[in-house]
Amino acid sequence: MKLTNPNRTHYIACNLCEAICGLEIKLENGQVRSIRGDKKDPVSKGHICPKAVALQDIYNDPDRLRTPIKKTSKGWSEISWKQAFDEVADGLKRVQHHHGKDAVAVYLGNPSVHNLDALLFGPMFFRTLKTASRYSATSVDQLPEQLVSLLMFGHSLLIPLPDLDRTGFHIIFGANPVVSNGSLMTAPGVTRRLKAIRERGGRLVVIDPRRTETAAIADQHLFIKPGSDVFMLLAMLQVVFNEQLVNLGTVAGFTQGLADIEKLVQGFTPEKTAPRTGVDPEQLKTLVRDFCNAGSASCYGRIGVSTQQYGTLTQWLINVFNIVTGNLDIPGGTMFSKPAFEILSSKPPGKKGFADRFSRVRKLPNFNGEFPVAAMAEEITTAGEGQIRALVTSAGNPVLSTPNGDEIDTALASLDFMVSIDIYLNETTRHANIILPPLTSLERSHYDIAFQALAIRNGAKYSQPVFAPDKTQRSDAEIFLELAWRMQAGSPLAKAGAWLKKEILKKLGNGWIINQRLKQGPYHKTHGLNLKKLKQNPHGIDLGPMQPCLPDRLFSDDKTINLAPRECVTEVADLGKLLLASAPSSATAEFDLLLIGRRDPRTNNSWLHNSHRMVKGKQRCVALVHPMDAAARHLRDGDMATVCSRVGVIEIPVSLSEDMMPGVISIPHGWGHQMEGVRLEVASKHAGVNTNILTDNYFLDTLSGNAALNGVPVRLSKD
Ligand SMILES: Nc1nc2c(c(=O)[nH]1)N[C@H]1C(S)=C(S)[C@@H](COP(=O)(O)OP(=O)(O)OC[C@H]3O[C@@H](n4cnc5c(=O)[nH]c(N)nc54)[C@H](O)[C@@H]3O)O[C@H]1N2
Ligand SMILES: Nc1nc2c(c(=O)[nH]1)N[C@H]1C(S)=C(S)[C@@H](COP(=O)(O)OP(=O)(O)OC[C@H]3O[C@@H](n4cnc5c(=O)[nH]c(N)nc54)[C@H](O)[C@@H]3O)O[C@H]1N2
Ligand code: SF4
Ligand SMILES: [Mo]
Repeated sequence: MKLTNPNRTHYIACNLCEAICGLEIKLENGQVRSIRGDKKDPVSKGHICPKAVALQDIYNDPDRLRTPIKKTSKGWSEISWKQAFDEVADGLKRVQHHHGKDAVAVYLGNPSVHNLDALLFGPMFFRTLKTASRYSATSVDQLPEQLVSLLMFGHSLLIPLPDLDRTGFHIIFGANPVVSNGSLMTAPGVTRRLKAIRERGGRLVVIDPRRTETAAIADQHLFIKPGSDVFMLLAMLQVVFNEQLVNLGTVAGFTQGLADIEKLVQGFTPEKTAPRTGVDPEQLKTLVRDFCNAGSASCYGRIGVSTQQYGTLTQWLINVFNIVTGNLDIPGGTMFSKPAFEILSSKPPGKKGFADRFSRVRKLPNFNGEFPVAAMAEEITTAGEGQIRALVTSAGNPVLSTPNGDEIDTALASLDFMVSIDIYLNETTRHANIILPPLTSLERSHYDIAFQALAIRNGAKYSQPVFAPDKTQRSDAEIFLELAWRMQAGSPLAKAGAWLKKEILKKLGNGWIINQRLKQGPYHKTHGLNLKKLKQNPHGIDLGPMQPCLPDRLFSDDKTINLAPRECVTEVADLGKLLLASAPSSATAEFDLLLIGRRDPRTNNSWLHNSHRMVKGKQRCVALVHPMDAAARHLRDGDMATVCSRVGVIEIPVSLSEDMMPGVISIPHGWGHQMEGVRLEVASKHAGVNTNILTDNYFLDTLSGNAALNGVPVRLSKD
């Protein structure tokens, strides 16, 4: 594709969310004329959501940074790349020299995983820091799924995916794919795929404290009290054993721990757990029986069950439920992908990958070499050896995305040095001394390493840049390589070697790496897959449905599935005690409502709000509450209300909704752009508050330390 033709058409994959839809981008006079779904993409088949058009807004955004900026006493000033790289390296080295390696921390945000350069070249830089103080958005997201995969299957990236296109019965816990477009299941056009389950005579059931957009297209919706899914799953398993519905199916020969599970779930009957969950025992039993009779069935859970108090236990029991009903590794059940770019080639870092080390202040366990981000603020503010004094953020906005936003905001302000690799001056990056802006997605090439590996249908696609960046801009790859090179200590000879490596890698670029890995991958022999072939097929290549692959693909040393990891089993004893105490929920007299989250079709966490198209129209950042809860507090629709939790207070308009479960309040995250010093012209003019001012950095998933962003006890009142 010649980037000089001003009226060209590009076919690329959208990288905003996990669906990786194929897009057709038509240019006229060098400007984007249209962004449409690419009907010839063999997997997404023309699907697109309202966010894709925002890609051009990000590219054209006058607020988007193109050159490095430095904070001075007179405000921000543009500096050269050379000065920026030198000063960043000096700043980081200075802190490490005086306070040790761990005094420099790293926080990686969600778009890092959607960015090929960041995935390939970021680790080269981070390794040079040799710091244990590593954090990422994983611990406000999918940490439980990954931990459970590590404990059960031996690898944190061997994640079971629902075979949506063939399943006969699908249960969704705590996800709203109709709006989110699916997560930890790359399934572009997921609404169509969910509707198709019913069209072929299957069933779709949604379990959620809110009657969501996904519930609206389901056969059945069950309200559940936030944070109580673990009890429902224990009860579902109790029914499986009690009614002798156990069937390990094809995995029977290499699955351990069935008897432990049977013993464990005994006391958790549907009747006993009902006060805690709010789920009718008879409905629960029917659900289990129908699931077991469905031929093939899949149970899936996401953010609503991962970012809550029992996230890991819930994700574990979802896997167990799929396995003991004979639905793992069969078509229509939950299966594993076979990606063209293999991401499972080596074991994750650390001896065990989990709880190899503990955070300095609160002793939270690490996972895959990272600590839970809920501990980051205290690690910055608590004096002592190993205290964090400097921070590198890349593609992240923890002030709006992580619990106790006010505390993290204050902590960032106290750092000695901070650098952000980001395209915006936002709530987080305003604390940086220097911001290094990489390219936006229309200016770079892309192969989706992460989400092709999580796709419910195997595929491969290489996207080439739509626009050539300015000579003055730098890609993520260039930024990471420059920083890595400058951070290398050692002799002049070693430095010269490192310089050469950097220059070679810069020249070879990501295409070279992708080509190498495709050639080592499973479709090179069968499909002749390499980079050239992908370039010849810009719409992408379909590599077929998921295939049974166990026990070969297991990473556990003994090639078995561990149904009953010790870490999980021990925790269930505590749940038994909770049931005996018969507390109906985690709400308290002081904080009598439970807060949950919500996504909107036009948002992408915290960072698409500077596109006018994404924020125009009615205000989206409102608190949904049941009319009964509102009436009890003398609140009418549209009234401003105060919501407070143990850690913070916000003011927000309420919107009354019969779709809410009584006792629950729903507020979306990613808003609150009115902070001083933020350079987001459109976003900061739009109303909205940061719900993570309410979420509590001490309210965590008991096992993993993942943030419990759902089920947070709060109080609602009229001003
Ligand atoms: N439009 C849009 N799409 C997105 C994003 C976005 O910000 N906007 N973000 C992307 C990202 S990073 C991710 S990780 C994915 C997430 O994708 P999803 O997991 O689908 O996320 P949500 O839409 O937040 O759905 C979570 C659901 O959990 C419910 N819930 C809350 N608490 C509980 C509970 O205790 N139990 C149960 N059973 N349910 C509960 C909520 O009511 C909500 O309906 O979405 C991605 N896609
Ligand atoms: N209450 C509540 N909080 C939540 C959630 C929830 O459901 N409820 N969801 C959580 C989830 S699932 C997630 S994933 C996190 C997200 O948490 P974060 O990743 O910390 O936050 P984002 O809003 O995704 O911020 C992305 C940042 O990356 C920048 N950026 C965008 N593209 C690029 C790029 O290509 N390169 C670089 N270098 N920077 C880029 C943006 O400008 C922005 O600053 O939020 C979490 N927070
Ligand atoms: S669903 Fe996700 S990948 Fe598809 S167009 Fe929308 S934002 Fe892009
Ligand atoms: Mo996420």
